[in-house]
Amino acid sequence: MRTLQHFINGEFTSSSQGKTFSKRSPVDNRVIASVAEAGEAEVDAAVTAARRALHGDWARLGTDKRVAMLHAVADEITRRFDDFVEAEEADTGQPHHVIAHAFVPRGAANFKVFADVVKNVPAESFQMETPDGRGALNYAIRKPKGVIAVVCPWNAPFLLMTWKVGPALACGNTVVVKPSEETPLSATLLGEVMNTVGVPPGVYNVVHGFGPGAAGEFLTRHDGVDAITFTGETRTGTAIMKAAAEGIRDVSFELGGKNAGIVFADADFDAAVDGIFRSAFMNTGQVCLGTERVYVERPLFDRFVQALKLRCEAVKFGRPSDPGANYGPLISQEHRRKVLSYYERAVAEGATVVTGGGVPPMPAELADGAWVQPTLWTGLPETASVVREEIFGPCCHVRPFDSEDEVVVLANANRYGLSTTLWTRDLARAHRVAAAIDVGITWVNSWFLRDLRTPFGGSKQSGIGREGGVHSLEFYTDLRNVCIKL
Ligand code: NAD
Ligand code: 6OD
Repeated sequence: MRTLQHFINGEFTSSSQGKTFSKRSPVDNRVIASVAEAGEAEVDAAVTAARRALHGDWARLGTDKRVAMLHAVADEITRRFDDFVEAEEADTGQPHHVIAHAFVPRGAANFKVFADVVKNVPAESFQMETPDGRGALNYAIRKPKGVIAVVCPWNAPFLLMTWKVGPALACGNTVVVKPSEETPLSATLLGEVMNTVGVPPGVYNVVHGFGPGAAGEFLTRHDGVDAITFTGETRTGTAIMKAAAEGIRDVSFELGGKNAGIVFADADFDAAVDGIFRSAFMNTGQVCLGTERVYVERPLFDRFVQALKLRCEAVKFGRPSDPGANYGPLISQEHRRKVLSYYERAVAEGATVVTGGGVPPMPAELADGAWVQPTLWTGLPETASVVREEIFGPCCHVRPFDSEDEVVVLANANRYGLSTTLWTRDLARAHRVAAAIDVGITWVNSWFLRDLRTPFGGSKQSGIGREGGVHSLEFYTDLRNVCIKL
């Protein structure tokens, strides 16, 4: 069993009171790590280290050397690729191919892309006229915002954590990361990378622990934190926003989703089945951008539901290390209870269960894992809770539609607005529908295809702010104007 410590001021440390919690494997529920649990003292030590580091060697490095250092971090992640894959597999139980192809490579990319953005971003300038005819020159400079709290979820831990830490450090900030209590491994491992590369102590800090009344709340309430970037549930975002109000701190939020997948009758049928299957069921449905509401134009409906059903029934459950397996468990027993409660609620609300709806039979050694069957429902009204609320499991409701106008109204009738995936060969319609749907990201004939220079974030209750490329600079820097009278 592993022992995991906090990473504060460049050193791995236990909690002062020796407090720990257990991290269990999603595949068999066995304890795989004893993790130091931070109290106020550890959070305070991490924030103090981060604040001190802001003005030390890190600030003196200058942009070129900082950018080179972040490239070195990316290279070291790539060199230790197998260690990160192993850490994510142990924490999440997801299949090797998902972690090795979709998630861990993004860790290195997140450092490289933002290092390059910061190096290449031009400064804004305006010349102005003045009554004396000599004029004035304005130019903007960007300064680091300060100590950034990075509060992370468990569903793609390394991708989502580095998506925040990469731009924060590229802009010259220092960070205190609070990984999810469910996935402490990769953030800890990144501490080793920081030391190997020579990132100054205190620039990257990690404190482990829980959310409310614990490390997450201590960190977001700490008055030494200048801004908070958070990825997680909308409800948690509300609590963090209240904490940020004290001291008028800035927030960047990536929150929940209840995303629509829309398939028009002219779509490439096989590509659409494949795309919707991935968007609804990849990572056992634990992707914020994933599809939980599918709308299929009526002529295709029955055939589409049958094709999705076959895909769901073909998954092979098993450990990440099992070459014959391609499907993982949910993150925890607690999350499984939540997902299964929605499976029961769907039946109570009158759903037709096309497939799934329960727990798959598993061999004895995996029987205690957080396994659930991929599940498809039809026949529910839009008012049903499983059609309205984010479940974050491998399930979706499929409903027929008859017109473009109707499906736009259906897709928009939700408090979330994170993403949509549209399937059609009619590009004029794709442009029209994409513009009419109130979400941060629309994919046409694809899903989760990411160019890291593009704006990323949620509309409505799916988030605040946009990150990605130069957009990340809006949150991670303080933009100031200098006006010179000529
Ligand atoms: P969560 O909100 O339960 O927890 C996220 C993090 O917040 C954890 O580290 C947790 O310990 C911490 N936390 C919880 N309560 C807190 C509090 N009161 N103060 C400070 N910190 C607190 O989310 P989760 O269950 O870990 O992740 C799943 C959710 O994340 C889903 O809703 C999903 O849609 C969302 N998500 C969104 C995006 C996006 O890009 N929009 C990406 C990934 C996940
Ligand atoms: O690709 C990204 O940058 C990103 N933030 C993905 C979020 C995935 C949610 O589960």
